Amino acid sequence: MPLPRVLSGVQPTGNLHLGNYLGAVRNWAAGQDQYENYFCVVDLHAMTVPHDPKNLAAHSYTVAALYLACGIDPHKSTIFIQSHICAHSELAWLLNCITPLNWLERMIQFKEKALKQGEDVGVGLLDYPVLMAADILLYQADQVPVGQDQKQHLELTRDIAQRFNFLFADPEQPVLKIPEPMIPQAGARVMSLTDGTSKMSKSDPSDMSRINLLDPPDLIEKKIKRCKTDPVRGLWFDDPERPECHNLLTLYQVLSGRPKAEVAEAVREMGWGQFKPLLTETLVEHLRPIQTRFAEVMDEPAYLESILAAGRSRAEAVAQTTLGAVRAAMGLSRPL
Ligand code: AQP
Repeated sequence: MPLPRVLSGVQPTGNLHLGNYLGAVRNWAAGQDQYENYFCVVDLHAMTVPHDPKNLAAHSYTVAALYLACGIDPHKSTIFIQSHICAHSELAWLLNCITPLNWLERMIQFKEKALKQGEDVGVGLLDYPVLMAADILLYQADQVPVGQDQKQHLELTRDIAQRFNFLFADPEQPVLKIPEPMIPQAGARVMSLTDGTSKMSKSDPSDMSRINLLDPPDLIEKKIKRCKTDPVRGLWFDDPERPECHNLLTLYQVLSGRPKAEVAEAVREMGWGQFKPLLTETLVEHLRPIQTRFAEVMDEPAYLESILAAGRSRAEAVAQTTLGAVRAAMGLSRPL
């Protein structure tokens, strides 16, 4: 029996943060033996918001190196850069032609990010979910491991695939596989350190709102010391009146690997002055091996390039097979 296939990616819009790690990359690494894995750096997505061409390529390499540092094993997983495979853009165009505009206008991420861009908002931002659908459907992925924020885009991917199959495929022989979301139970939505009601995000203008995977220990200590808390004595999970408390306890629980009930009991009587150093130490110790491995990978550019080249060639073969089937189903002529 072939293993179920997974596909996921992160945008190189900056350094990865704890949300990207706990919502996505850590779970990719943990599931590598159970799946056939494709993990890409989605650089074309990073262009849907204003970007600096001087550092896009470097950021893509940084994110690929972070995948390796977080435990993605190139012998078990195919790692590649999205824009190196033209089939992503081509399939996105073909899917654009069957995606109703109002499906895209409903997307929460578009509405939120468009507000920030005002009149300059580009078509690419509206079209982001179609490109994401192309990424996933090209690889005929069974499962897509993502954080909670991407659930709506995944539902759209499923709708687009179903519409495509309905319009162009024999019901007995669908061309595109309908993927399932794979959202972790804890860490699916890591919240900002400065506001427990909004998600931790690379595009938040304040660096104090997030822990980046490459933050040095003294910066982590400073961010946790200054992060938003409340004046209540005692700490507990799941209180909607205390979103920051729930978020910080969840971070500690997930990173320490201790069961939730055990953590709840241990922190019940604690104040922030006692809990924050504990969280800081857990974060620093968890990130230390990732940072060490990252430095080693970045010291050997030829190694990273060889992994990306091998990944590209494996991914390209799968992508071209799907693209060929889609082109044929839509009635395009065969390239001569
Ligand atoms: N706060 C979060 N909690 C849990 N998971 C998260 N993810 C992102 N933020 C959180 C997951 O990380 C993966 C990659 O995300 P992305 O880089 O493609 O873009 P994003 O979802 O828009 O993440 P950011 O960091 O907030 O980037 P910007 O600010 O550039 O848009 C996805 O699986 C996502 O679910």
